[in-house]
Amino acid sequence: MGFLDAVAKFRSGLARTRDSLMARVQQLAATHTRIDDETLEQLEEILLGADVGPATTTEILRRLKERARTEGFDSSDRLSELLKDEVARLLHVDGEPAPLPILPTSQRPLVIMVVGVNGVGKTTTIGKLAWQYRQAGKRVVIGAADTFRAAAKEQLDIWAQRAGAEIAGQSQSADPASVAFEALNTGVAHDADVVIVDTAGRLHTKLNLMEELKKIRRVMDKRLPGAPHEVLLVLDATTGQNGLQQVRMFTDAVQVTGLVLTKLDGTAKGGIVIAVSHDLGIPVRFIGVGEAIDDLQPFDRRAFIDALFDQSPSGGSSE
Ligand SMILES: Nc1nc2c(ncn2[C@@H]2O[C@H](COP(=O)(O)OP(=O)(O)OP(=O)(O)O)[C@@H](O)[C@H]2O)c(=O)[nH]1
Ligand SMILES: [Mg+2]
Repeated sequence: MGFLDAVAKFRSGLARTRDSLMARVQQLAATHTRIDDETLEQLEEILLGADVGPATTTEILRRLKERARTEGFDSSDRLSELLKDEVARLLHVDGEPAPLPILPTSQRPLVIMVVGVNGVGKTTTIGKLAWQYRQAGKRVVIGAADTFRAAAKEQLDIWAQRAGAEIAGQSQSADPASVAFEALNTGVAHDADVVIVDTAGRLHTKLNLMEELKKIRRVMDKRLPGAPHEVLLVLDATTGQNGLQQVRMFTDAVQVTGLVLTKLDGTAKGGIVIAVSHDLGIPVRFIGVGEAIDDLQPFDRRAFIDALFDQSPSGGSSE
């Protein structure tokens, strides 16, 4: 996929959020000539509606108010421009491009454990991620440590085949930690650059799931000290603020190092990305913008802000 295709996919994945957010902000600017309390109140509603979240919304409004005061303007002409500017500051956009955010270094194999509640898109994300590493010329082994769902292995087999990755866990062991152990063995034996381990989103009880994930982590660390090097928590962007609860639950059990937000293409509430980036202090590494293998994108803050706020002539709402 070329660079321009990637940008277009990114933009179209965020089209619903952009269209809804920008249409409402522009309408607000058109009907309110001043940035006064009432305008800010309506802006608050718009941001909350896009799932930007209460804490982050409050912070954005505070900054807008402050700028209006210190810079002495009160016209609403530049409302969308100012909003974009403040969101960019909030996300510390510094213009650096985002390559594959997690690259194998001297540690081989690099071990990535993928966690998240059921149905958020873990397995799909692993397929897409494996494909990205393959595109970068890396050798990838996938561990099918979701032994809860009967069809999980078959689903992963299909993704691995599409991506050109190897699947470990042939023994059909019912014990997730043994499968993870086996995946690391295969990764080492086959000189893989990356091992990605899938996990279940659900067990018979939630407590069991967290205990199981801890155990998987421990076993991997035993086999390869320091592994897993990354723990990616997958969140479904359409579930909104519930996602923040899930982050807390998983960070308590396994040390989450990065987030993946999936299904942004299916929601007008892409503001959740701003909320999690700002509130949680855990970096968003990737976003999912569709069901195809090339629909996972490294999270590039600058591209995200542009895609969210710019109704560019080449794209806009018709995508
Ligand atoms: N539109 C869209 N759909 C997605 C995206 N990512 C995943 N999905 C879909 O979400 C559904 C669930 O994905 P899975 O990868 O099976 O989710 P999971 O977390 O592995 O689910 P469990 O193994 O049951 O816990 C599938 O239908 C995927 O195609 C995305 O970025 N956009
Ligand atoms: Mg799965």
